[in-house]
Amino acid sequence: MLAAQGGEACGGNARGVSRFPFSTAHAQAVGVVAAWMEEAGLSAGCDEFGNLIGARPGSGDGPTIILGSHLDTVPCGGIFDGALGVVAGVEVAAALRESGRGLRHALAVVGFADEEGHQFGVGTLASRCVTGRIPRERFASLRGRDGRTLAESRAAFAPGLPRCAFPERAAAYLELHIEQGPVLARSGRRVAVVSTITGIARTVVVLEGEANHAGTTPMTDRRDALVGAADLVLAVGALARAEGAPAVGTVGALSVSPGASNVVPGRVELSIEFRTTDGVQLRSLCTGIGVEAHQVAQSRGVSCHVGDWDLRDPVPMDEGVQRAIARAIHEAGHEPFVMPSGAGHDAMVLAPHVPSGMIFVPSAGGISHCPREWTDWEDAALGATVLLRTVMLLDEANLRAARVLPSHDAS
Ligand code: HGY
Ligand code: MN
Ligand code: MN
Repeated sequence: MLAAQGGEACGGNARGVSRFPFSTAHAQAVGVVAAWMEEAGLSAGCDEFGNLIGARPGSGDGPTIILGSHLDTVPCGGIFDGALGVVAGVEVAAALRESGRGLRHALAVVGFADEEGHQFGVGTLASRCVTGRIPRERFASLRGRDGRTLAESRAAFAPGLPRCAFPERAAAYLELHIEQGPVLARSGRRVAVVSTITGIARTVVVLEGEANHAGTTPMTDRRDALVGAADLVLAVGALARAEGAPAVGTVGALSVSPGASNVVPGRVELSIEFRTTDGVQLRSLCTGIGVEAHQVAQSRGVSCHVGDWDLRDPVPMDEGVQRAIARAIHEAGHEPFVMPSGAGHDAMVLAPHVPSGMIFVPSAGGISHCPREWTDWEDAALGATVLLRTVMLLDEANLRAARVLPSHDAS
């Protein structure tokens, strides 16, 4: 796998992968996968957003069947999240080439540059740029953790590949991905069809109190932003638990200032993220934490500003594509198990534009987004086999062409 690109020590003796978009590690990974693409008979290039695209024409003039996932990772992530779907797509192309099996439809394999959103704070950024969901005007204002804007990062990214265009019209989008949760591992199942991708609502909350001397400020006189933040962290979990599964709530990032042991925290910034496959429930959670924030402000004597929500509704996968995946799973000798995805994926961005589907394989122990992320190679191979068979089933169908690119980008 691509662990070498971005591999680093991640606490203790764990080695994780930190492959951020437009980084050296990203460029190296693009180079490695592009070589594999060429060997598999795909012409490799990068589009204007740093997405790696390997393409081959079909025998007919049918629109493109797109296989893909993302090449970026979370900090100290695992080696399967994203990379598996890209590498499996290349394997599908290689298998088709070796068997001499042509396709009526064109085939493209995509390694999206930025799905995790760690660099610029916007999840599925690259696929949202492709589909026009991120207006070009934002490219110069979206600033990454490395201080560069998206426009600057794109301009500086030179992985040594020809420039190419994302397929303008597509017949289907398929993504093989690890489940990243415990369902398959606990049930002993080895492969699944994804029915719906969870809705996700994210925001940043800023609490402002008063920095003061930790030794001389009486407890009754404090306006401690971190104590308020602690109330809010507990409220996020309580709200999600009150809604019940599959609702989840997470505070994954929190920064304290001034951040000294002898200073009462004056300011805290924290991320809040809710997820559920029920759009109404998702909005109720956002409203609920707004009420909690107001109460924290009152009780702790701090200001508590909840930022605008980046809210994305749950996205159902295409019924026809789900049926093709289920048939491919059955032909591979397994029971077609259907389940929702608690993780977000690029398929949720492509699905409103082109019939999309996802195939899941198990995550050992349900663990992901950390160095211990693991999927047995036999399961990874089974997923790739199902992906290949699904492509062949879709290729036999007369799939209509759907526009992926916004009309202003279309050639
Ligand atoms: O956060 C997610 O669900 C995905 O792994 N980016
Ligand atoms: Mn992923
Ligand atoms: Mn991920």
